[in-house]
Amino acid sequence: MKIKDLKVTPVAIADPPLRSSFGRHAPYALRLVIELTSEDGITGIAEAHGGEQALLDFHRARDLVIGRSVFDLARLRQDLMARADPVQPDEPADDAAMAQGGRIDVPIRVFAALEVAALDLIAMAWEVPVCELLGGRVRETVPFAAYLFYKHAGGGGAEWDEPRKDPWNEALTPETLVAQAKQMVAEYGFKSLKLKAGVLPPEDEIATIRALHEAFGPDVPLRIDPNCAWTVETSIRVGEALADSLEYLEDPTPTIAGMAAVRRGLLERGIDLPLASNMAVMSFADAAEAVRTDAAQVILGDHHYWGGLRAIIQLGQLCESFGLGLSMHSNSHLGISLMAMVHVAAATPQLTYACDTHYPWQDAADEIVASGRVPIRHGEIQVPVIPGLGVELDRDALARGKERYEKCGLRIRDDVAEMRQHVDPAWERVIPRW
Ligand code: GKR
Ligand code: MG
Repeated sequence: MKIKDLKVTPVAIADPPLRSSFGRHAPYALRLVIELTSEDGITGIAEAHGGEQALLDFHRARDLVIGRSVFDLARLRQDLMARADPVQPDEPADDAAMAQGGRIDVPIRVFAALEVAALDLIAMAWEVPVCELLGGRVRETVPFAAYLFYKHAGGGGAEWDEPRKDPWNEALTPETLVAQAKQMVAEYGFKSLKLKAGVLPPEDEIATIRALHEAFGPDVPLRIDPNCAWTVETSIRVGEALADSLEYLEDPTPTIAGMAAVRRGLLERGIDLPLASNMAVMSFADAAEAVRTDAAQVILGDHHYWGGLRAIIQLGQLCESFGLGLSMHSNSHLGISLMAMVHVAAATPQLTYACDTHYPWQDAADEIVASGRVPIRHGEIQVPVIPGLGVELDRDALARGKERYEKCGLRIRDDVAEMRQHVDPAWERVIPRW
């Protein structure tokens, strides 16, 4: 089955003013929709990080894709890697760099999306769900965690666009965060809660976790992720303060060495609280050092930048070999990425935690899959039994997403600019801040 066409469509999706240590989300998040079509007219789809540079990266891969067998994935990965620009040694490998089109893992990111689309295409041709191609399902439903954010009022989008409601309201205090959590749990049934932190001083964020613990009780696992906003000392202090209420502490401080120091500090105090990471540990290249120094006990995999769905299966095996837990990272996304996560989670026995997802923050008006918003019930998504990823494109919705991309003017994720425009003109991203 040869690939006849590669189509890449940039879309913008409304995004509320969520806060993190990166700054404030822009009114639109940018995504790419990838379509691979075979000579016999079958199309497979995938979703990737968006923006102008990412779009160019896919266009640049075009000649390596067209005419290739859809099964020739290992060689496609090699060919993309061989053509990559040399990596600059001082290039930051963190999420902000990635979100802004960081160059460091471009071939892996491009390959990841092409692989998802190729697997969807093959699965459509063979009339099996994608998870069957990945080795078969070990679960029928995939658990997700509520992703709680400090946020300003507003539902995202711009005045020229159709108005987006803000069912969540402003949430910048422990009380309003608990209200947000209750609302999200009532609507989606999530059974674990993740707090995006690194926004308010650590004492306020400790108070928020305590308030969540108080409100939901000891049976609801809690996680906190300040995206490297804390020093090693602060991370240890917060870990100590919250040891009894957290299932894990995610990326409290920058770098593998920093995480390892936090781990040692906590263990010296008799606290065996797992550290999780999607910032210090974000590729197979980081794994050896992370294991050697015990810097992370839980890896947050993400098929978009670990190298596709089969890479996440391999990551599961690696976690099993080294006794690590496995969870799943997310960025603002639509239903295609969500279903790719569901299929790979279904086929990964080592997944030990509910996956992250930003999905509740997106509006039905922006969804581009023909069946509409993917339902999350009891905090879980049903693994499809229909062919492929289980979702197809709504062409009109895709066209609207593209029009929004063209009109919104955003071409890169820049949470710092949003902070300066709306919150504090002198705001700097300081890592660690506290
Ligand atoms: O959406 O602001 C955000 C998150 O902070 C995102 O950028 C992170 O990649 O969800 C992420 C994480 O777990 O670090
Ligand atoms: Mg994280």
